[in-house]
Amino acid sequence: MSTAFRFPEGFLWGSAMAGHQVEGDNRHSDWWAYEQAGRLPFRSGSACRHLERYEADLDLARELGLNAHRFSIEWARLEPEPGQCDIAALDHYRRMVAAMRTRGLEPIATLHHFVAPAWFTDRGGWLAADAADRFAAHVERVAAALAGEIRWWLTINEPTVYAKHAYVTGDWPPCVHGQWLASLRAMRAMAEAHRRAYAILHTHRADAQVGLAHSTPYVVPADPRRITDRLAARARDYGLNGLLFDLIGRPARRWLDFIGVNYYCRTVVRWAPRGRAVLLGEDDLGPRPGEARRFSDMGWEVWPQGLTEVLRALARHGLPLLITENGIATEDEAVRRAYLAEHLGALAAAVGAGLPVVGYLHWSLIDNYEWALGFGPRFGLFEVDYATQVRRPRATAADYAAVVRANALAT
Ligand code: IFM
Repeated sequence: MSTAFRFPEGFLWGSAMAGHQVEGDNRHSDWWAYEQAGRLPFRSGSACRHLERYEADLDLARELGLNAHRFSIEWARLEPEPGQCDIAALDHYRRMVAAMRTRGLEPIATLHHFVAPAWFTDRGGWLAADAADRFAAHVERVAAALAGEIRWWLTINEPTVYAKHAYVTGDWPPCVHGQWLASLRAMRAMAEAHRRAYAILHTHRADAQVGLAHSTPYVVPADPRRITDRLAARARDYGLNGLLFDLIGRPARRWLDFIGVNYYCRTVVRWAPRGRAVLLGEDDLGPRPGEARRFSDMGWEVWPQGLTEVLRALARHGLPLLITENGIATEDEAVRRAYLAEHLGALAAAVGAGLPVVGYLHWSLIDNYEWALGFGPRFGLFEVDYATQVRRPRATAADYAAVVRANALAT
């Protein structure tokens, strides 16, 4: 006989998306400028036309029975030129938030999700001396207009991931290669910007819940018996998971009301002699002979237990944990269904063990523009036909809805 694990009352069940990946025509943004200039391999174009289709898309979330939705407020739309405020864009987001409320969806707003106004990046982006001031002005404008309607905020999405792609691998704007120091400076500026945003949001709304979305892979040594692999993994774990908290400032609860956890995969680290790879080790990608390891279409290793472990490690900060992203890029629906079932199992294990998890947001509601990989990877609970803009539910959507409606997982 099967039993069920019940999640706490009020648990947030939602979906997550980001403006540039779905809205379309984000013309004043740095990404758009780089796409048009041919400095990025794929153009976002009209994407999923979510800008005009948001009500129908939010209907999909409601039909699944979700009670929360994460979205981003695009800075480039609100401030197309320095100091200028586009009131129509602000009104658009106000209407979008109202549309969430009428559908019973708690809005969870991200203020920076990899994309900035083109002018910000032209003026040095996160390396400019006044970067945090510029971001603070954006936050001030948004908070003054919307803090009454939005309680949950994510200041910045995945600063470590952004800093790596922008300044090390160079495949995202400003497309700088191999500049480790610059990536650290960008992260430090984003940490300062976060602190400024934290204070501003609390000034406008005393009960605001302010966090940031941190990419948190589960990092392990390739061979736990080898001290070199263990050291390499520890260094990588610090760079990916720990450093950000030091940059923001400890204790974390001084600057965060909760931690947003973006969890996708395990990262296996092998010691790399001769300094070939980043932070003392290299990622051991792909199965070795005799190993049955599973990977997504992104090349990320599927490792559900890692979610429980990552949550356990983050719980040491003494803050509520909100899973702000979890999902898989795959064309194989059986693989997606298994991924969701196993990760919800890992989530239930974490909640059952008393870890302070307050919600789970699936990435993503609909297929979208996956940055430098274009429209290839498919993360959606709903498939998007980009030629017709028709959305079709995937089988995983029904699985997720069943758990959400029961607020329980059959075990
Ligand atoms: O699509 C991205 C998202 O923008 C940030 N987190 C990871 C997702 C999948 O790559």
